[in-house]
Amino acid sequence: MWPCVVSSFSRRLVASLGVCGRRKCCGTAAFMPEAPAFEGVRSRSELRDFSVSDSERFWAAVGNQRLSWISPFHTVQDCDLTQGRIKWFEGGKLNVSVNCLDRHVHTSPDRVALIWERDEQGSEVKYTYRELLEMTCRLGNVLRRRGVKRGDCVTIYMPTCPLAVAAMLACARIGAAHNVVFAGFSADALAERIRDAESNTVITVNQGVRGGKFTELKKTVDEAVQSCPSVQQVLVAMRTDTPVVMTARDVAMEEEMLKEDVVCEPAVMNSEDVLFLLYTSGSTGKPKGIVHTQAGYLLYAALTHRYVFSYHDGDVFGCVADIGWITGHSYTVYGPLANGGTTVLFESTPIYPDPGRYWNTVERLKINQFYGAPTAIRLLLKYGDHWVTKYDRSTLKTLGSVGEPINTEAWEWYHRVVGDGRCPVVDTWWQTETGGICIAPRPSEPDAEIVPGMAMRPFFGIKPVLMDTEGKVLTSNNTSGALCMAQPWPGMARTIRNNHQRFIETYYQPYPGYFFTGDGAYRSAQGYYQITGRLDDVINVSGHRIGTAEIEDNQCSAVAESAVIGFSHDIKGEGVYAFVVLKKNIDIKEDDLSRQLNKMVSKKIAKYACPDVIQLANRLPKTRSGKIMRRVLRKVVERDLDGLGDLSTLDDPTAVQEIVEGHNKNSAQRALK
Ligand code: 6R9
Repeated sequence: MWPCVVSSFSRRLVASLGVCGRRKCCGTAAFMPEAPAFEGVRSRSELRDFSVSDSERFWAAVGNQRLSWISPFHTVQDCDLTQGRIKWFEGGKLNVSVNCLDRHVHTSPDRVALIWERDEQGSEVKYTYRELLEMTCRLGNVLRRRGVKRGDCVTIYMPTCPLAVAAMLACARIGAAHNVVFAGFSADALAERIRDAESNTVITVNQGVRGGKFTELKKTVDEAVQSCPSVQQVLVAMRTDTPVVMTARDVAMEEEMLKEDVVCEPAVMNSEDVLFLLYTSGSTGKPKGIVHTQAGYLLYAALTHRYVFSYHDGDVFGCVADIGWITGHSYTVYGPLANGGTTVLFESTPIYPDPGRYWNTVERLKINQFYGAPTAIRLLLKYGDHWVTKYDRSTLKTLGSVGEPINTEAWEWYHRVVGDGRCPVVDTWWQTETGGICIAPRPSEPDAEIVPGMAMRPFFGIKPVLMDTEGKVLTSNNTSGALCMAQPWPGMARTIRNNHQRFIETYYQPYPGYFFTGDGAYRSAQGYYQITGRLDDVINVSGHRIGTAEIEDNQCSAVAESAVIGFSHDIKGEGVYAFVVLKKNIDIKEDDLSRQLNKMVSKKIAKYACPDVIQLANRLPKTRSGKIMRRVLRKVVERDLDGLGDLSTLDDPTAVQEIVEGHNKNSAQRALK
């Protein structure tokens, strides 16, 4: 007992004095100031072990240290994975916007919070913490005055821009939840999300600008709200000078903001009040409104941002994800702002005005950490190295990848060309449901190896396990299985909006006592994790999840039935392959059918969900009970006819032969085009 107490005491003393005879101990204290209080922790790997074996003490210390509380929490966690019950930091009261803004305004009001990298290259605009706080407060006051209450949910349909960040934080300020919908979604998809969230207020802009093209976002909202009886008002900000028709329901947002005070009393929120909903695709047709709450989410976003990317005060963090996705929430907005960082809001595309856009931005804004998606890396590497090398990238310290597996070629190029071989590349695995990064090569010992294309190491407090098909935990290395998490962490999702039962069924029933991710993974001989892909019917197109059922739901009048699968695609990672059975006596040209289907899918969902390949079929392979055997379709498209597996349940075996022949014909035709 004694030596432990003494050493823990002396470590604390040492940490506070900042001097130490033992290099490792001092290193750990400098690495994480909370560490000296953890017994027996002398290295980063011991710190990781402690965070898992005594996760409650770990999160208590970090939670106390890194969030500003109005009143402290009394219970670190109350979680039961067998029930899907997750609660963190109960009793605690705080305001997320105060954590992201006010506390930094007190210490460094003129520090830059946001750099808005507008679509027009070279026209960036900077906002200090003071300015962002003022903007947030004015908007918070507008919302409050116009009747938005604590517990309401505001839908935000905006491009990545400072007012969108202010809108998210203004909701947090007054205790309303936000529901950001990616501004590439169609009116139908937006309407479905507004209805499910029961929003009374929508915030949008007149027009979006991306890649030099204008999109009529306000018009899309007009169309969407026609089928949303809950909506009472639409706040419209002006991204361009083009006026839009305003109805009695619409409010000129900037004009209203100018009338308001720059002070807005923050709502006192409980740790477990809802912070936001974010809709994501699952294997059935209806998107899931994933719910995240205040304290646990914010803490997890902040800690992962700090340690995975090795973010330090004064760094410029460049996450190029859209705020409509979870990556934009956690690593463009909440993580960096909670840490008092400077974060880039990237409004454009990787190839506008040319394929040097990212690296031009890195040079101009002096970005230190760059975080992007493999799909963009794969696209850019095809344009050649000169688009990268012509720009100064010497500020870069860490490169990150997210959204889908990064293949070795893309990884090597990112590392060698973009990072000049000197920046660690962190392949970060996580999900909308996990709130923040769960597996990534860093943090680790400073020079620990990084294996290309592998997420590798679990983050603090994360305990991954692999399961076999019978639901048994696989304990050995060099093995593959279903990726589950054996222990709760503060950033994990709390429920699915309006459907807690679906939450339990999707994540907690498949492997009782564990959180099931829906992904498969391989654990190497060294114990490193590599994600192998989804195990359910979710396709990952350019890092964006889309359920096969969502696409199949969109049938045009000529179609009797369809089956959609993902297939390996050079740039997008996965493409959408649709098998379509036409109704009897329908005569339609394939080009016309493809145009009709694309129109339908872009109207119902979004452009990115449109099929890349359409194959006509007379019938689909089905089981005797009528279930489409997608496994068979996948194998046909992968040209793995030996791997078709057990076909004994197939209703009519000749259907497979037809599909194979159709696929060969289709591929031959495409090769000729
Ligand atoms: C953050 C985000 C989650 C799904 C996830 C997995 C895939 C994400 C990955 C990855 C391999 C990585 N995914 N990161 N696969 N390596 N580094 O993308 O969230 O949109 O919810 O998607 O994306 O399949 O389950 P989300």
